[in-house]
Amino acid sequence: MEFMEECFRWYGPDDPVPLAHIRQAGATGIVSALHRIYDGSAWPEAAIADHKAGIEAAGLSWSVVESIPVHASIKIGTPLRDRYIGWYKDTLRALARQGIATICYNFMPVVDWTRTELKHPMPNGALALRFDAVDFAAYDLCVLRRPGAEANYTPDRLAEAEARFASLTPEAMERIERNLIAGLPATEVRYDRAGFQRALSEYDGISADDLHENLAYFLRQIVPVADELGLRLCIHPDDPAFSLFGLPRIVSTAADVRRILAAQDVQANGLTFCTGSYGTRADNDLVAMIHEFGPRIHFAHLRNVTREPDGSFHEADHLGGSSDMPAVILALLAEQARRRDAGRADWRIPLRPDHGHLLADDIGKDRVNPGYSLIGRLRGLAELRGVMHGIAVAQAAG
Ligand code: DNO
Repeated sequence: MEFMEECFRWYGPDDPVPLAHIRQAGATGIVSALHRIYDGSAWPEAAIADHKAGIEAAGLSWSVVESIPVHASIKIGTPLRDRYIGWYKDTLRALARQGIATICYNFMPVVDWTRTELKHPMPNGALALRFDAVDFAAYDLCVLRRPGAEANYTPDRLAEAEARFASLTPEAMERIERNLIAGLPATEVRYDRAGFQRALSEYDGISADDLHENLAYFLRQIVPVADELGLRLCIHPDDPAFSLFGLPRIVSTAADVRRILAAQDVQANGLTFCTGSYGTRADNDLVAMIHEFGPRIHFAHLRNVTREPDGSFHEADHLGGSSDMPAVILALLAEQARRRDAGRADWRIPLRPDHGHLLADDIGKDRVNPGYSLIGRLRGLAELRGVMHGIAVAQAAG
């Protein structure tokens, strides 16, 4: 049995985790982007080549681009979008010339991945990322005072949010605000409150169907280019996989995925299968999704969440939480085997341990990218690798 490709995300030369340590964690592939050029303009080929050379000098290879950012004009559908789509194509061509073929992106309006809490204590002393649904509502309703926000919550939640707001210190609320709008790693834009309100208002009147149409427009332009260049585009799901701040989100469910894959029905239009994001919804059956969408899964983010009864969730151990991670890995390995048998050259699926707890010596370091500390991800990768080995032994034994 062949294993999946073990990758680690690296934010570039500014990442506090150096490539040498990633290599010690046992990864062979790097997932990275030119984070210094994150405004939607084209990535110069020389800069791509430089980034790649740095990765290769450390004995690793640049396996996946995560992400090429999709400019807001494309999501909103303004006339400016054609210019940004043109630059997107230029970046795709430059990456293809450099031999980098797997390209992750997302289509989340305004906010990328979203958490309210970055250091949630676990019983064993580890610190986890968490999304508290009541803190979130308290911020949206009582601090941001988003017009019309009341309509997005149940009467019970409105009451809980008010009570929560009354009980939180101003410092605690400031921390929540910073986590929500001032940017987790890889976020394209960091906002202050006024800027955030402006960014939200740009989506006034844009429904989920409109957003889907704007994605379809984007795909009509870029998928044929990717296809011709032999690239694999893979859209990342919404994290979490439900609407926030009244914004439409269109990559949250199996029905969403069906619609996106059908919009351009070719291999180049594929998925990043993020178990942590899809796993925030109990109605997403991860293994069934792998069975249904397997041939179009070009990249896997493996991470587990524990869903809490009130709609909150926290990031669990990679093998803990609400999703059955070994079953997910078994399904992905079966998909790889199926592709190999079918003679597909791109049969191997790159994975990365997505996020990790803050553990041991990483606790207390001044500079840690939330979710992207070394030791937590090293533990995650080791556990995922262990599952693959266990499956191999079990299969060999019949
Ligand atoms: C969070 C990440 C996301 C992801 C983008 C992909 O840790 O998984 O920021 O990189 O959404 O475009």
